[in-house]
Amino acid sequence: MSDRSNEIIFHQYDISPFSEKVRVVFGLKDLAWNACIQPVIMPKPELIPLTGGYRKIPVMQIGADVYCDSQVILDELEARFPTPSMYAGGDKGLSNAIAYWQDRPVFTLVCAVLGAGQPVVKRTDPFTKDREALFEREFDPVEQHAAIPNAFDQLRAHFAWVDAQLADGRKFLFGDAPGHADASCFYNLAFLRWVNGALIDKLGAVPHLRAWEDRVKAIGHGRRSEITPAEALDIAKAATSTTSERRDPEEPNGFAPGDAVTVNAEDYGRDKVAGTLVASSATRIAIRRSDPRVGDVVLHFPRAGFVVQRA
Ligand SMILES: N[C@@H](CCC(=O)N[C@@H](CS)C(=O)NCC(=O)O)C(=O)O
Repeated sequence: MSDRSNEIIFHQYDISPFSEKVRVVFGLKDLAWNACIQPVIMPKPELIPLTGGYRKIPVMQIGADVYCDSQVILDELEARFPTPSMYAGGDKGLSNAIAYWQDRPVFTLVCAVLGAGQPVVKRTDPFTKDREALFEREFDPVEQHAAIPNAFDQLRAHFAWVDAQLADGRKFLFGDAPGHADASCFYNLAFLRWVNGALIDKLGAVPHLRAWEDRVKAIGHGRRSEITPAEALDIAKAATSTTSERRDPEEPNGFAPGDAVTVNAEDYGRDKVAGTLVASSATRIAIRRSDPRVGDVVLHFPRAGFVVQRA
């Protein structure tokens, strides 16, 4: 087998909004990447051996390093492929804050309006059951339906801010070059369009937003190839992680390399992933774990929005 340990393998599915955020960044950096299609619902037998239980999409793999959550994926892409930067205006801090805003309250509102115009019925199909498990609650169709009007009001306010940012005629959110913030604000709109383009009309005229959306769309997705999950797992097994040990002297809870810890998302899909701490910082944590199918792998998670505990 040729050495493919430096290639980007992107575990995703095409209608995944958070994957769209990353695909736009592949586009703006003109990166070559391998799309590895994963199931939309559990079980995910060819993802879980790699992630140790983290089930969300997207996941990026480079050799035996595995990046869980779009926040850490974009951070790693910028570190490995700095040119062109996704922070052309130097706005790394603010861009990450904008992404967090889009990923949490705005994405939640987008999900809330998806049922607009749909019949108010209790769904028991496998997709709904899976998402109830993901969010650890039973969906109440009457309650969901009642929440839609205000969710539209809220979404309109949030996207009016994006429109206002573009009102001086700039091409992208931080100037003439597209970046992290553009990818983050774009994917929620793309998701609304995929599901039902009429939902976007509820955001009003937002003329600057519309033209900007077309510009972000034109960036494309970089250079995509396909790879099977089995090939991806074989590449992980053959590779060795390139992550070095790093102790954070300012770690508030005293976590250090060698500690047995668990890491989990704090919002939904909260499955705990257990491993041995390799490196940590204010914004990222890496843990090593082993699985018979993939051997030793190092998993990378963001700190913002994740819980780290002693195992
Ligand atoms: N905070 C995560 C959110 C990821 C997320 O919610 N992904 C959705 C798909 S876009 C998901 O995993 N849904 C459940 C599933 O695919 O099993 C990130 O930024 O990557």
